Amino acid sequence: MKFTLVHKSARSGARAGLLETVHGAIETPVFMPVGTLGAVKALTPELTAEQGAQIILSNTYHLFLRPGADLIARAGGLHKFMHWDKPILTDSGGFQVFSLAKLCKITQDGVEFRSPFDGGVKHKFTPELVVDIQRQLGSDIMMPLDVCSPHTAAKEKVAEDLRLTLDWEKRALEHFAQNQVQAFFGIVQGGLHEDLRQESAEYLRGLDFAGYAIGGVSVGEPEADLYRVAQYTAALLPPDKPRYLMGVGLPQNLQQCVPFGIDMFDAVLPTRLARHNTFFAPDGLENILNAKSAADFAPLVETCDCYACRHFSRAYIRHLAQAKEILAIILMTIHNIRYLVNLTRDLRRKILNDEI
Ligand code: PRF
Ligand code: ZN
Repeated sequence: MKFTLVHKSARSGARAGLLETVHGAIETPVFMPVGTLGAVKALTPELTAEQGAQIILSNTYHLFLRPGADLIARAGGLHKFMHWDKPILTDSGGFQVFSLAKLCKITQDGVEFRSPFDGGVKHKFTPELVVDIQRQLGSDIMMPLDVCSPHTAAKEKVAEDLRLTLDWEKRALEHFAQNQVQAFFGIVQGGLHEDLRQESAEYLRGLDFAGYAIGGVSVGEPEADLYRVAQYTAALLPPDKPRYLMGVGLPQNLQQCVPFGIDMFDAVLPTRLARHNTFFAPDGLENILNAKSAADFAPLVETCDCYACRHFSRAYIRHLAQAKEILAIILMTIHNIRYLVNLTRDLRRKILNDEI
């Protein structure tokens, strides 16, 4: 993987970049739609690509449990298995183990957990195993096993989680033999504490990661804390490597965080909101079931060029949603992804013109 900083704005920390992988190039800033289980919910890979998605995100934890990394390796890797030939980033599962698995137990060596499926079979993730699984999946960018502290945790606990995470990341990077095909990013943790974020960033800068993620935010803390930590942490990261803000991807978040120098975003929200009848509009989120759309023959968003907005009215999509027709979800998913793709493209153009 190769990252080129194309332009740094004269007005802010915002950057336009180019990330080159063996599955193609990605223009940054970029929003990555989430396909946790090897599918962007409600879309075929062609539809996802048609919206302008350049890279998708998938998840080690989920694919490990179902259908298993061995099966995906036998299929020829995740790209082939799911019929997606553009780049894939896989998250480590560090975040998901703690939020989804039953009875997880952290030790210095890794995390033990029981699967919520297969009758509660016991599994153990170590930093090394998580690298091996992602190698089997064949993702373009892999992430290390980390501990994402709850935002309510006491500082001593956040510090303890951080030290363990840093040790795991070092072990993972040593286990990951540098190669031309897959890239490995580090994850900065440290909760809402600037001194811990600094310790984390400094330590990870000393290790040769291909890019740096900011984890541990957007976990329920006030929005002001998210922005403060993202801005503070982004400024601590090497300028010549991509920066990825994990699990953050509402339109206003992208607009706020791109000027901090964040290059990559992902979030389940655009696809999840669509499944809850909610779509992005210039004034914020709107629900298609609202009575005001009942006889509104205008599109979801007048200025949007997506397939849904070019061909269908609010009244029609509302009717579909009320009748629980799957097409309502497909159309709103298309719209929400396209909306973020258009937003990031517009931000990139503004960066190149020093407008933001
Ligand atoms: N760590 C990992 N994945 C994540 C997060 C994290 O902290 C977050 C936090 N917003 C989302 N996804 N590995
Ligand atoms: Zn649209």
